[in-house]
Amino acid sequence: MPVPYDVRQVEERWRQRWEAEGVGSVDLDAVDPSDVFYNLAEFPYPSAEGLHVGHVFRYAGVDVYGRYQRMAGKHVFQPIGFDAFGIHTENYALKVGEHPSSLTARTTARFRRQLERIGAAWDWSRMIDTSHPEYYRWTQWILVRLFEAGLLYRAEAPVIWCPSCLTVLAQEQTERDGAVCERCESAVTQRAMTQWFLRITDYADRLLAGLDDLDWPERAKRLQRQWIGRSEGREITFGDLTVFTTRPDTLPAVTFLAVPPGHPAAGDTRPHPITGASIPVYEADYVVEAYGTGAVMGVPAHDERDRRFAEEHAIPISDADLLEPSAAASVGAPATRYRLRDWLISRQRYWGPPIPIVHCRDCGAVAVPEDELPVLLPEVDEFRPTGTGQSPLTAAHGWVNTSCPQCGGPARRDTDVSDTFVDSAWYFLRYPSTEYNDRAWDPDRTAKVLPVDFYAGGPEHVQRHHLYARFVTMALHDLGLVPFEEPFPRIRIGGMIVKDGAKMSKSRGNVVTPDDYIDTVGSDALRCGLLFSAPWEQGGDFTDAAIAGIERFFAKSWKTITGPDGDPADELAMARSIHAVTEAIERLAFNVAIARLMELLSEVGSPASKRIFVRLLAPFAPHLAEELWHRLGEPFSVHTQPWPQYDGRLLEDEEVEIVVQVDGKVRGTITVPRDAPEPDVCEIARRDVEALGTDDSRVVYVPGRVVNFVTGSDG
Ligand code: ANZ
Ligand code: ZN
Repeated sequence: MPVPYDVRQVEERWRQRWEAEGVGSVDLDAVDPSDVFYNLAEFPYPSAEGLHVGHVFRYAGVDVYGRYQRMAGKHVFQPIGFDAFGIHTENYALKVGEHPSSLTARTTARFRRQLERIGAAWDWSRMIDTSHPEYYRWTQWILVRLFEAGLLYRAEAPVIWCPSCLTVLAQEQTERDGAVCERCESAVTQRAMTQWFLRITDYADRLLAGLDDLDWPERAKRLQRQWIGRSEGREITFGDLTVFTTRPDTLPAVTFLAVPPGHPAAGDTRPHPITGASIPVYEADYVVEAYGTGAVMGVPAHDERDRRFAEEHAIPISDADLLEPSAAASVGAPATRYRLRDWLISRQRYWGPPIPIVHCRDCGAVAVPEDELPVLLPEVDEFRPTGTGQSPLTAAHGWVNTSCPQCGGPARRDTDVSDTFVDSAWYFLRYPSTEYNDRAWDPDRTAKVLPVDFYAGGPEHVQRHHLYARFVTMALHDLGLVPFEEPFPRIRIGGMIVKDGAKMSKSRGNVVTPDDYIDTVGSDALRCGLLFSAPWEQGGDFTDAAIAGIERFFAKSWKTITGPDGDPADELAMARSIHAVTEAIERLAFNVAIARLMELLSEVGSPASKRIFVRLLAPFAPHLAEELWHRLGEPFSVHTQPWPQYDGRLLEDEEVEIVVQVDGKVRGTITVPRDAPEPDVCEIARRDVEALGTDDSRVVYVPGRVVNFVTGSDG
C-alpha cells in the first residue's frame, strides 16, 4: 500500500465520530440567519444499483465548497435525500422485475451507504425521500393549492405519448427536438387525451425576466430563454386562415400557405390580404399544430424551410420588395408567442403520488381536503403500465371508489399519478422543515434558511427541474406561501467525467463504481483524484494515474506532518498559498487548489505551517486531515477550525484585483500579478468566464481594473 496508514480503518473511524458528534448537522434554530449557508446538491434518484463516480465528482465538489464555507465561519446547511418516486425508478424496477417499493427501499439504503462513504458532510438528520407519505402528502397539498388557484387544470389536448413507457410525457421530457422520450429514447407519438396541466405559460414572462438577475452560468440562462422561446410577431389573416409571423415585412413575397397534415383548409386557396392574389394552401410536416396559430405563410425567397418546400412542390418564388418597417408594423395584429407549453403533469403510471382529486358526477373534479391528505398510493401487485391510457391504479377498485368530499355522493379517485418533476420542484423547501409534520414548511425556518445560497446542478436540468422549480416557487410566492420568487439565485453546473477518454457504459465495460476505489484507495483519494482530474465546471478525463498521483501526495503529506518539526516557513510563501487555495475554491477550481497544496508541501515543516496545511487540506481529504490534526495533538475536529488567514499586506504589492464583467455586469474578480501583461490577464479572465458558460465574446481591458466580455448574444 503506497500510503503509510491504514486507509479503511482511518476513514471508518472518523466517519463514525463525525456521525456520532453531528459534525455535519446544524441547529437551525440557534443560528443567525445571516450566517446560514444553504449548500445544496441535486439529490439523486435511486434508479440503478448505486452511485457512479460521476456523482462522486459532483458531490465531492459541493462538499469541498461546503466544508470550506463552514471553516470560513458560515453555518453550513448541507442536506441530502432521494428523488425516489417516478418513472426513472419505476422503469428500473420493471427492468429488474421487482416491485418498486421493495426496490426503492433497497436502492436508497445502498445509495445512503455510498453517500456516507464518500465522506461528505451531509446533514442526515434532515434526509427526505419523495416516495414517503410524510413527503408526498405535501406534494399533493401543493397540487391542491395550485388547483384552487386555477393553476392546475384538466383539459383535452394533443399530448406526447411514449409507446415504451406507456404514459404521456411533458414537452420537457423529450429530446432531439421532441422526437424521443428522454427516459428510454423511444420515438414518441401524439395522442389526444384529457390530462392535468400546470399553467406554467402564465409565468413565461416572469420566468424570462427573472433570469436577468440570477447568478447562473450564461449558457444555462440562454438554454432556459430558448426553451421559453418568446417571439414577437404579428398575426395576419388570409381570408379565414390566420398565420403567425416574425417577418411581416416579407408579406408581399408570400407564394403559399402551409398547414399541418389533415388540416381542413389543405388544398384550398385564400386571396392575399394586400395583393388579392389567390394563394394555395399546402399540407406541410414542418408546421407545428400547437405553435403560433398552427398555420404559416410561405416565403420561399426569405425562409430556408419555405424555399426547400417550394422547390419540392414546384411553387413559384417571388422576389417582391419587402415592406418598409412602418408598413410592416401595421399589417395584421401584434402577437407574442412562446415555445413553452403548459406543464403536463399526469402520468399513467404507478410509482408516484396519486393526483389528489376526486371525480364526482355532480360536482365535477373536487380537490381532496387538506386533512384527508395524503392520498396514499395503494399497494398493488400489478404495477406495470397498462398501455390503455389508464394507469394501473384503475384496477384498485376498493381504492378508486370513494365518496365526494363536497356532496358525499359516490365518486371516483383520479387514477393518474403526478410527474416526478413535481416532487423535485419543491424539495429544497422541505429540507429545513423536516421535523414539522403539520405543515409543508415552516415560515420562519424558510425565511431564515432560504433561498438556496449555492445550488450545484447538472446540465440536463436547466430546461426541466430548474425551470419547474422556479415556476412552482413563483406560484407559491403569489399564494403568499413563500417570501421569495427565485429559489436558486446562484447555480453552478458540474461537468461530466469520462474514464480513460471514454464515456462510461456497460457495453464498453469501463464502468467503475466508487466502491471499487473506496474499498482499496479510500474515499479521500477518490475525491481528490476526481477533483484533480478536471475543472469542476468543465469535467474531463479521470484516470487511475490521477489516483496514484494523489496517493503519492498523501504519503508525502503524512511524512511531513507526522515527521520532525522544521524551521519556520517563509511567511510570504505561506500567504501566497493560502490566498491561492482560497481563491481557487471560491471559483470552484478544485484542481488548481489541489495543485497549490502539492506545491505548498515543500514549504511545510514548522508546527504553525503544519497546522495551516492540514486545515487547507481538510475540505479535500476530510479523513486524512482529521487524522493528521489528531496526530498534531490538536482538538477534534479539524472541520470546525477557522480557515487559515494571512496578512493581506504581504500580498498587496504583488497582486491586483481585477473585476470581470460580462456585458457590463460584474461576474467576479480575479487576482493577477501586478505586472501581468494584458494577454495574460485576459486569458485568466476568459477561463473564468468560460466556466460560466460565456463564449464567442469580444474583450475590453481597462488596465489594472476591469476586463469586460461583450457577448452581444443573449437578449
Ligand atoms: C414568414 C417568415 C419569413 C417567417 C421569413 C420566418 C422567416 P419563431 O421565431 O420560432 O417564433 N412559424 C409560425 N408558426 C409556425 C408553426 N406553427 N410551425 C412552424 N413554423 C411556424 O418562428 C416564427 C416563424 O416560424 C414565423 O415567421 C413563421 O415563419 C414560422 F423570412 O413567417 B415566418
Ligand atoms: Zn359531488
